[in-house]
Amino acid sequence: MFCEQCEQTASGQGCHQWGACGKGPDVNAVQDLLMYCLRGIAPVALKAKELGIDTHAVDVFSCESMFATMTNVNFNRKRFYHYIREAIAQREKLKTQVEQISDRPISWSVAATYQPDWTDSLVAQGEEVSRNFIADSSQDIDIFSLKLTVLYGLKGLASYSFHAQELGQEDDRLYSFTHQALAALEEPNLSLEDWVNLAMKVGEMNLLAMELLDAGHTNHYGHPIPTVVPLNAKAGKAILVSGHDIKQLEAILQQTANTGINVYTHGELLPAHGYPVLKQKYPHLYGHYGTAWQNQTKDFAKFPGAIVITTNCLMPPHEHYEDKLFTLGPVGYPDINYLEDRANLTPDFGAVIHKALSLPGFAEDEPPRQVKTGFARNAVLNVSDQVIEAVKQGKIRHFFLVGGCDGAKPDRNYYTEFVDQVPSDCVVLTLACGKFRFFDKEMGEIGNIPRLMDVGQCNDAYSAIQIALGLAQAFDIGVNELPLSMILSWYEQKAVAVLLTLLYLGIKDIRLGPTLPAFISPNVFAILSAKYNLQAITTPEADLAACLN
Ligand code: FS2
Ligand code: SF4
Repeated sequence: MFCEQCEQTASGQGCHQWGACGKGPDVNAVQDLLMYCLRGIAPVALKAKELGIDTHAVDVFSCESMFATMTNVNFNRKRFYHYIREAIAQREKLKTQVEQISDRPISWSVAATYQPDWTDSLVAQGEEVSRNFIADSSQDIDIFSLKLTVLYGLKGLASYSFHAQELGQEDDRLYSFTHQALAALEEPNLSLEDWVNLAMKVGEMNLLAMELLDAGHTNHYGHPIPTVVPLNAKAGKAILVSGHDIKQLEAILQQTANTGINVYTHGELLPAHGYPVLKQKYPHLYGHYGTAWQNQTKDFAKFPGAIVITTNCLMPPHEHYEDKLFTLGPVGYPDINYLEDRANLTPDFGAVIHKALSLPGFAEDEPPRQVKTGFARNAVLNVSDQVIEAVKQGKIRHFFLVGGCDGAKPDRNYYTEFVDQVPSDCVVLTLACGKFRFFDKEMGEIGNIPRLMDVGQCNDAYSAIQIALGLAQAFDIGVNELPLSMILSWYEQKAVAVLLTLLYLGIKDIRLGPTLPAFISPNVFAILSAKYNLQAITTPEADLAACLN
């Protein structure tokens, strides 16, 4: 197998025997085969769009199934068999429609005519496709690097498009671009410059996807407001909801209303508490349990109720809690309960409720502990006059956006130590699961402005970008002239897409860690450094000093 799509890739060079995430070579192979099938759908979908044929089913399918190939989403080989069958069926159906309308014969690409041998091992066929992709791409290491950057960024983009679509927000530019970029991955003759431009285009389209997702969230649930969230459990039956999917969280809240069950968020769903509509409509959306994804085997084992994983990051579950674990949508694991969605309707969470009622729940109230979330773009920009005044008076010297993913590697302590060392006249904005290293740290306030503000999930990177752009506008300076430094931690492919968006926006001096992506070649990194001054993190002391200088 070959996979280097995430930060924990083996030895920083690629997983070859077994995934550090727990993904086996068989699953990796069928994921690669699925991606090849999606590269085969792409030209057919583009031709269909040109002819005015409805491609919506294929568009959404491509995003959902690509989402399933992201790190820590789906480990179930059989689920990928299903996706591959569906990909070929959808492609052939669309192709028939295209050929009926087209006034001339069409010569399809090899990928667009590929038929798996259903009588033979799909794993072996996936391995072959993967070997061919590497052989065709890797003569020029820098082009291979950029191809992988585009591929991984596309996966992140697909996940955002999928979430936005669930909330009724779609734009055909996203789907068309996704197919164009997938088709480009089969193109042998693109230059280095073409690939750099395509990577930036992924960033541009990802900005649009994140904007749509933001609109989906805020239209449905209102603009987040600063909200206190209990971290202590309270007595009673309980369901824990993990992942990022606020729509599915709401469905669980609807179906558990009046059951007496308390619903807790886990991981990246903490910011859901900031949405006023959810808090008002569902008083049993009680509190938050546990910390970042890599601690889930301990957190889930202790949780005395049912657990639903709506998206990444799922770790291979331990046997002592797997019977109370449920997955849905693109998420999956062999022999773990999967909640089928009923032809795009919300799943029936009856089995989850039944499981929660059969488990002991929390016996008693724990001593109070709390944290604050909900500092999204509206909440922050509404007090921008106070922020500007504090900066002008020298009360706020600098802003740090310390955001991104968490993970198990010890070098991620950099981010904890960095925040510990931020001087008292500076403000930290944070987002995504990396914040769990310091989210409950008491950092006080400068005037009325909290020194630590949680903007939201990694899915809310759009909100953080709008805060930066809004402050730049209020100060009447460019975003790169703001007293703001971005200290980012990456792990999976959404972070790749967000990084490409920041570069597309021309944001400079980003510090990235804990290690640089294995798929970025030294030359490609040099190109990005020269243009954007993208840098690897060093030490908290040195980076803080450089940012404040
Ligand atoms: Fe964290 Fe994991 Fe949010 Fe990433 S929960 S690393 O996939 O999406 O960030
Ligand atoms: Fe390795 Fe990451 Fe790929 Fe898993 S997703 S196989 S850890 S590179």
